[in-house]
Amino acid sequence: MTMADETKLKIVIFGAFGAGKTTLIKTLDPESKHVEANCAGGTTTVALDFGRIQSYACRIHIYGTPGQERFEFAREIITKGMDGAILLVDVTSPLDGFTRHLSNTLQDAKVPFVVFLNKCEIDGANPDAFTGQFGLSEVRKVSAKDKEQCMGALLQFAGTLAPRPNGRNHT
Ligand SMILES: Nc1nc2c(ncn2[C@@H]2O[C@H](COP(=O)(O)OP(=O)(O)OP(=O)(O)O)[C@@H](O)[C@H]2O)c(=O)[nH]1
Ligand SMILES: [Mg+2]
Repeated sequence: MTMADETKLKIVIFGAFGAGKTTLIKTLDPESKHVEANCAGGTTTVALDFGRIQSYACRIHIYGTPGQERFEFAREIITKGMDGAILLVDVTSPLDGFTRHLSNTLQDAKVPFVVFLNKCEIDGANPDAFTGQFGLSEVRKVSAKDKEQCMGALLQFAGTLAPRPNGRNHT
């Protein structure tokens, strides 16, 4: 196998404000980069997150989007050329309209996507209340702080995406 045989994937993470997108990318790639601003005692993504994962002959570039609705322009740019998407949902709050909108948009665009139900390790979280809410999409229960679990779920999803030796042209 040569470098040219490597599969390259661009995966983009969507989800509402505070769903855990940045946390997930930091967990998957501790050297990932993040453009954030201080916000209500924490941080919020104002541009993007970027991480890299190498697994055998698969190189994944993973992008996080801002969850605040006013950053739609940033989501549009980051979305270009994606091979697949992850919709991250915080199960400690009720399903919101923006998350539904993201789910519908991905479905309409026929982008392969998987739903990660996040923060499942928190006491009282009830992920089962969310499982039927996303049509035929696959749903995984995770904690964005659990590396082994998130890496397993990511690589399982990546394996369902059509292999593209030499990568897709991200146009
Ligand atoms: N307990 C727990 N907390 C989490 C988990 N994932 C994220 N958080 C917390 O949730 C808060 C928001 O996480 P972020 O990763 O910044 O969320 P985000 O989706 O990137 O938010 P925006 O960029 O503002 O849209 C932080 O305080 C995280 O520590 C999780 O799986 N479990
Ligand atoms: Mg973020």
